[in-house]
Amino acid sequence: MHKYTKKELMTLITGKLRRNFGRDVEEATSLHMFKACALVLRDIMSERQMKTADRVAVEHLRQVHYLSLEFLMGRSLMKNAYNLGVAEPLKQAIEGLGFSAPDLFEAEPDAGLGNGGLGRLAACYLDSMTTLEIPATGYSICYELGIFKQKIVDGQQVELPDNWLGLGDAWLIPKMDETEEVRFGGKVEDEWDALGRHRVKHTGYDVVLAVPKDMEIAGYGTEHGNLLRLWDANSPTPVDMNLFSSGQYLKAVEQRAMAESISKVLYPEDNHYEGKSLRLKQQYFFVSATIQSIVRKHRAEYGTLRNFHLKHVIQINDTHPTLAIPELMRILLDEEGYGWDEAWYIVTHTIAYTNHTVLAEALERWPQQLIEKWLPRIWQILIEISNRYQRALTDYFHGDLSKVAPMAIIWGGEVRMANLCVCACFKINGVSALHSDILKRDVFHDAYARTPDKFTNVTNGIDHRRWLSECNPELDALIRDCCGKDKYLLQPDALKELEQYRDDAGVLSRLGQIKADNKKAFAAWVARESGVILNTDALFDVQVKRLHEYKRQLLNVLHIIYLYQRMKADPHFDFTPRTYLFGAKAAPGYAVAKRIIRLINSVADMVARDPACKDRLQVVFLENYRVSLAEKLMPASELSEQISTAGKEASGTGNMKFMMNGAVTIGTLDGANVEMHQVLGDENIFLFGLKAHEVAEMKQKGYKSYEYYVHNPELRAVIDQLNVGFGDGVAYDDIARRLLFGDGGPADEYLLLADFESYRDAHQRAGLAYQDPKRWNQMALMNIARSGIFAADRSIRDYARDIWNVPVRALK
Ligand code: 9GP
Repeated sequence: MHKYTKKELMTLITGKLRRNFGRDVEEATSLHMFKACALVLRDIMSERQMKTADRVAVEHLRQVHYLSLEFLMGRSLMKNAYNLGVAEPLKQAIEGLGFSAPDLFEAEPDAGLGNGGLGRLAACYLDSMTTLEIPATGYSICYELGIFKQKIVDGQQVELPDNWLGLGDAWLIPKMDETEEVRFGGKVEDEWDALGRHRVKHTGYDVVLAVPKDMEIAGYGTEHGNLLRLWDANSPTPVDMNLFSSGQYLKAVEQRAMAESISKVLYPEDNHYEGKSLRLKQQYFFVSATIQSIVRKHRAEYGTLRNFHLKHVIQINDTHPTLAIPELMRILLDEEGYGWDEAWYIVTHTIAYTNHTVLAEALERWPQQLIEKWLPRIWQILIEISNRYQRALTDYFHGDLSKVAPMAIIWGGEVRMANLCVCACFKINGVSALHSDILKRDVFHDAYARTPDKFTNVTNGIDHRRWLSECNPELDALIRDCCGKDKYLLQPDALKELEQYRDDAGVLSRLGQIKADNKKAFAAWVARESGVILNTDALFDVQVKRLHEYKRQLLNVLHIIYLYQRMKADPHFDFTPRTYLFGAKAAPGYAVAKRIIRLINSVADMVARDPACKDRLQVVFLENYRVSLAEKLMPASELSEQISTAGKEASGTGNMKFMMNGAVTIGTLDGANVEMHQVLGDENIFLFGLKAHEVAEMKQKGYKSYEYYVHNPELRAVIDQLNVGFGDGVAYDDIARRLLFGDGGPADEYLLLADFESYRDAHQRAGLAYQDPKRWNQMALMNIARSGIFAADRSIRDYARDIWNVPVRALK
């Protein structure tokens, strides 16, 4: 592998500045400089990716296609430089050209093409697939606006557009010649030619052009290169000149606007489905362009689609890309002339589905009229799939409608996407052991009984190179000293070797020092950004993730109010000083989530105003939580709040990032916390709360939150204070009512009150443990040492072996 030197990179960068921007270094702004660096790396990656593509073609390799409406990539400059092995020379080259490397890295906008866990997972998986030398392509939409920027104004969330493409497009290579046409609306009719052969005639449709903008993906320590293909929606007609000249100015522009609106904005809902027609169009747009593009290349290479399923596996990330199923059927039937059975065989041996949620409100059910109107041919195919499936189910369950009805694909005027996936995909996986069990036992119980072999588990994982080695260089240095240099970068299991140092006072104190330094560095950044001064002597207790009631940020707040009240009642109340850090975006339409953000800010202000809290209690809401903020925060975190109602969080991946950076978890036995507990043992995690089956039983029996309020005076005082407020003139009686009586729905749906006492006790244990630095550092060390199984490389090896049937890079 060629090792680029500082000098070579300086030459390449100045070349780019001159050729692409017409500037010499002296005239270049940091914007030019950033773009020039990006273009240099892009060239290197592009060369590698093309070599990989040639090898795939020559050796007829099986390929993975990862379809996801979200890829939360974050920043790329440092990441790509790191993977290409040029991080150091690039920094030196930038400095050598008179620019500050940290400032330049910091200037890059996050590519926020995702909401949270699901999108970040896809980004981590691209890295691992490439590092493990799997021929793979990611597909999504080239949203003009990524996840909104969050501002906090008067304690409340305000959303601002995130126009990332201004700088971010330096990473994208448009490939106009690979544009695909996607059809919407119109009419379909049956036709027979002179030989009596059946054809489907689709007329009167609108065309939207899908233009690929490819982002190069570099792997770590390999020449292998992959792509993330982002589809940009364009109108085929610049403006309709006929309409224009006949005076219909607005109509002429409208058509173009309709086409382009498809890739305008990422839907900002996480774990929540809304049946909007633009979202349906986004889904079909990206799926149709993707499948057409895969098929086109396959046909060019093999001349037939008969072997399609042998050469490709299509992984769909949640149900959002489910229309890939009828779209591949459509192409095989209408464009390739296959019969139904043969087409169905190919489809059902190609597509695999990952489920990421059991929340009812997140399950996609599209109104049949929408699909009928915008995708008439797809609708016909869906009816046929649904009818056939229903007949098969009726046979299998001997006409038992209580089983057939919940499994049906089209039912009550809706198309149920998860059922379609279960019917058509050759594998279905959950994302943690507990979640996969819930899928089998509960959500897809009868489907599992009928086709048990389809169901499997792949526990999520994170890119440990980004989330440990790159973002926490001091910890990386310690690991290199203790675990065989850089071995862990490709063999995350090597982190285990740290365990030998659990009683080594030198290593433990170095670990403690690293955390202390990282806390200071984070505090300095927060002070620069917002003027807030964090108390770095206190325990950094962190809950960062999307704001959702099931994630129970509110439980955390209730506990903080309890601590505050205790402190006020008893000035000698002995507890470990804490700095509580929150970061969370709420979906713009999720009113309760937005109220909880406001509540956090009200409590934060009250605590900040009260001199009694000085050096003891601090609450800070970090604005605009995002990947690049997380990269700074994870290394500084000490206690990781993973406190969802058991059974609701499919896996979580934030929990893994904290663990790898030596934060200890306070959490429920939910999602991947269960597996974390298995490897850590009771002594290295603070567990609390009801278990998933206890939650189900409690709900079954009829949960009455009010009883906890009545019987627990401390909890009662906390909830009563919600009614009164926190001294800023805002009362939170709506939240109190929601907890005690429900606000149109069940009271305290996520069982905060039931888990409160046990949560408080767990916090007490955590506080005590923190007072013993040796014990705490040992826990931190054990967390890092045993986090190797949560590396995305492990997850991708699992996918490759259990689902994709593709070889992976062998490690020496
Ligand atoms: O809520 C899950 C989260 O638990 C999981 O870690 C993540 C990646 O698998 O997916 C989230 N699900 C969604 O965002 C929507 O299904």
